Amino acid sequence: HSVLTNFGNFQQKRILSENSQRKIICVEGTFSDKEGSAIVLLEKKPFSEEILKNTLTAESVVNKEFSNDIYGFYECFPKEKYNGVKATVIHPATEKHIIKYLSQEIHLIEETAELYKSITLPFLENETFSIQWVFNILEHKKEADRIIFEDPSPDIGFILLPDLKWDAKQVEDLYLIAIVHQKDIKSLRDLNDKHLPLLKNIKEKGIKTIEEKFRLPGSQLRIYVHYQPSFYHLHVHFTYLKYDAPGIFTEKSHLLSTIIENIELMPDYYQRVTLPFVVKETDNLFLKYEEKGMIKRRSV
Ligand code: M7G
Repeated sequence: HSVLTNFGNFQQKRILSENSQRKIICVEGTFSDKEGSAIVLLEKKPFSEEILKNTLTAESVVNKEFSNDIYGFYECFPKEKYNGVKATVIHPATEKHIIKYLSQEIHLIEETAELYKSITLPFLENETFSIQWVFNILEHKKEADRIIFEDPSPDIGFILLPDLKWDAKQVEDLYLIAIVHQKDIKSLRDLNDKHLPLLKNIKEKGIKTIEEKFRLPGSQLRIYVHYQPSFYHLHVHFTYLKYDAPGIFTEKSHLLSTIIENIELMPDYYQRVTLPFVVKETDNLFLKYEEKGMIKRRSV
């Protein structure tokens, strides 16, 4: 990935999705000087103390839209530095990345242990996102300066760092991920009693670190795992409880404390239980379940 300084070479092809509530838009396109498709995600940033302080000043330009009685409506342009839009660029983007960001119909699959073995697992073995970025973090080759805490133990160790969705500027949208050093845990499905020390270690040290660094008590954190994840190397999400972080749906998120409890009650709970997960219609995994007659599209 080469570093950009502007978007002069970007040619927009289509809008993949937008969400006015999250103030986000996702565009597919190409760079005229580079091969392959690109995805650009633009997102308005939340207000921080710093932005607020620098918006309500003489340097902001304020244009009147209209006023009525005691009510005034304006458009306000804070100084350039406080007016940034967060931009995430994925290049070159694979077809699977484009599908991930494309707005489309979704379905809920009730994945039994049997279906996991016969359909999901063989699919995962051939077709998932590269997790090179995860290894780069674990080997300190990328984002090393962003690491907030590391427990280097090969069995129970992990790295805690800001998720790419968080600029680490304000706790209002705090989003960290803990990436485990163990390399053979694909997802929640693989977890059993052997992993209890690891899971408890992540919970305990993750909370302690966040309390120290960001002054947020453990009771204000949402600590969870996604199923299915996008990246099949175990990682745990830490978000601020008050923040409606993307991906906190009941059909996708499993609280770490519940996972620990379930495994304590039954060591092979996640190898036996039926796990629901959401799949997009254009995902090849959807096609696999459709072929077996497990799901149907909406009739038109
Ligand atoms: P997931 O549950 O596998 O998938 O979480 P999701 O994207 O469907 O939630 C992976 C998490 O890793 C997400 O929260 C991503 O925002 C985050 N993430 C992805 N990448 C490629 C990076 C990266 O390069 N660096 C960091 N710090 N976080 C990333």
